[in-house]
Amino acid sequence: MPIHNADVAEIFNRIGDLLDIKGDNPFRIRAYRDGARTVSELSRSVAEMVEGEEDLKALPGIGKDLAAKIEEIVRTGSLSFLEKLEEEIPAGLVELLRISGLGPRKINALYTKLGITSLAQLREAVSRQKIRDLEGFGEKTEQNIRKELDRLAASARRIKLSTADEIARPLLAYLREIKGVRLAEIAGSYRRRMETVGDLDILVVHVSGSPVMERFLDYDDVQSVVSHGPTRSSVLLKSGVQVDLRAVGAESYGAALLYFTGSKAHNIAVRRIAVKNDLKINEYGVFKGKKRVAGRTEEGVYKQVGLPFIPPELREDRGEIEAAAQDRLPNLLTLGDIRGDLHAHTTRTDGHAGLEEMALAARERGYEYLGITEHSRHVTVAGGLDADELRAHIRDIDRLNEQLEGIILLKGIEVDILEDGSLDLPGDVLRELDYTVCSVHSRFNLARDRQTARIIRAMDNPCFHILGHPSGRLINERPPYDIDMEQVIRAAAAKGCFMELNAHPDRLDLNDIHLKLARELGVKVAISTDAHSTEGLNSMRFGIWQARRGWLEPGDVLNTRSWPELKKIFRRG
Ligand code: DGT
Ligand code: CA
Ligand code: CA
Ligand code: ZN
Repeated sequence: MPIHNADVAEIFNRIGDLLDIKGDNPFRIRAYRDGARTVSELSRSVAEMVEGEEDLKALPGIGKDLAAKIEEIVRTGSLSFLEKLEEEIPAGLVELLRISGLGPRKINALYTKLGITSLAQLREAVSRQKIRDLEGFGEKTEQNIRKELDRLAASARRIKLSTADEIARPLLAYLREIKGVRLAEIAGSYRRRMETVGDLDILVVHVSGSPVMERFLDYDDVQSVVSHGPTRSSVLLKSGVQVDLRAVGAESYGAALLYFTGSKAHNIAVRRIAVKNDLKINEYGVFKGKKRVAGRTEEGVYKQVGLPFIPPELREDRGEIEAAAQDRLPNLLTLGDIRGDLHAHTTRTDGHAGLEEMALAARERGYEYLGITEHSRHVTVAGGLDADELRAHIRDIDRLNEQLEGIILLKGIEVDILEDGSLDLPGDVLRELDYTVCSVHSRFNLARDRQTARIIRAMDNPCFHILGHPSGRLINERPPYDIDMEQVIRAAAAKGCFMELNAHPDRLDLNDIHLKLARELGVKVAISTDAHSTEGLNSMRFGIWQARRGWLEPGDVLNTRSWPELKKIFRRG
């Protein structure tokens, strides 16, 4: 069994949690968490580094101790230190750390005094009022734990970015309408355009006497008020989403926006630079001694620490601080750079609009081309096309193109990658097309090495262009199939193939980390909506957001190019 970076990261995070409950040294705990993050975001395999006898200590946050532990994990598949900890501490206790207000010491007391080792047992003890009598707890703590348990149950799932967007837009518009509100913006993971969002964090600047806090609590969609005060209120919406609203002074707005946009890791890295320059930085501003030297705008705050403005999508401490300091931040893609869409279905298979309707909808969006990519025969449920049907469809498209003005339909296919890595249609018909999108729609549960080999083998077919929805995941619903994505992207680089960023809000596939890797390896990306209706074409903006999180510039993307340019690129090799 090969060891993947994610395996190593999981072990380190688990050690961090267990040490936390033991009440171990916080610096030691931090070291494990940092190590986990370094390893999980690395674009190379630590197992290969160990095999190649490379020095792991060269990696940020990896010292002698962690390097030795990584080697043990890679060589033996397990870690004796973790096994020892797991013998000492029951597994379910780690879950209890999610209750805010329950620190490691209290968790330890719940375990030793009441034998509680899981959230379910904790709920049981709360309902029997057993917690209040424990030394150091009391009735108030018990009530707080009950509230926390309810909150956890309600927010067990993070919401998809598209859902967050549906909720956030009207709420933001509502707040901006309120009398006396001068500025309002949504910060947090939503502003960073993360693929899922935990809660919404809103900032407002208002003139004194503005009723913004009261009106916020009155918003139609509010289910219950969690807390309220003159400068900070929290509500739960009917959808179960929590929204925090904070009012800040105009002189602090930029500092607060930066702070509450996060990520936490980005904030910490910015603060580290500030400290080096003898500055203090917090959500109120940047201070030299007692004097505020910035805070009104984000640009001003960054400037004080010697950095240009960093787009929110990059703020994950994944190299953006270093890039900003050297003035080589990427010139991120925008929706206006997109000249067409390369993945769409029509009524010929499982779409809801005809060829002409889709073409006109694409033209309306300012596109120069729309790629029609019906399913191939293996997807019987979608009425996938066989070779003869595809030829007839090609002729239909040719005929329509003669009449259409201001838009070209490209002749593509979404052809299945079969279990053995062959494509679902013969080469002679595929060669009549402008390009292909090749996708996995079956046998999701193949073992990792076979799934990886299947896709890489498909790339050897000279008709292969774009790997469709490469991981197959559906956000919050279906995990990715087990493949070595790094190896797949490397294969695409070597063979002159392309990766899709499927912009459908349930997919967003590739993810941000793999997009960044594709860019670094020079593999161009098609950002495609996989539209099954004219409305579906609107998902492009989610793809743009995800692409920006992956550091993509216009040049990294296929469909920022005109069709004549694209045609040349599709001549592989
Ligand atoms: P979410 O809501 O889980 O999707 O993720 P965020 O990033 O929106 O996180 P949230 O809502 O807990 O906090 C909003 C931002 O506030 C976060 O991105 C960074 C900032 N923040 C929160 N707690 C801390 C902290 O302890 N230290 C620092 N430096 N920043 C924090
Ligand atoms: Ca948040
Ligand atoms: Ca929050
Ligand atoms: Zn598909």
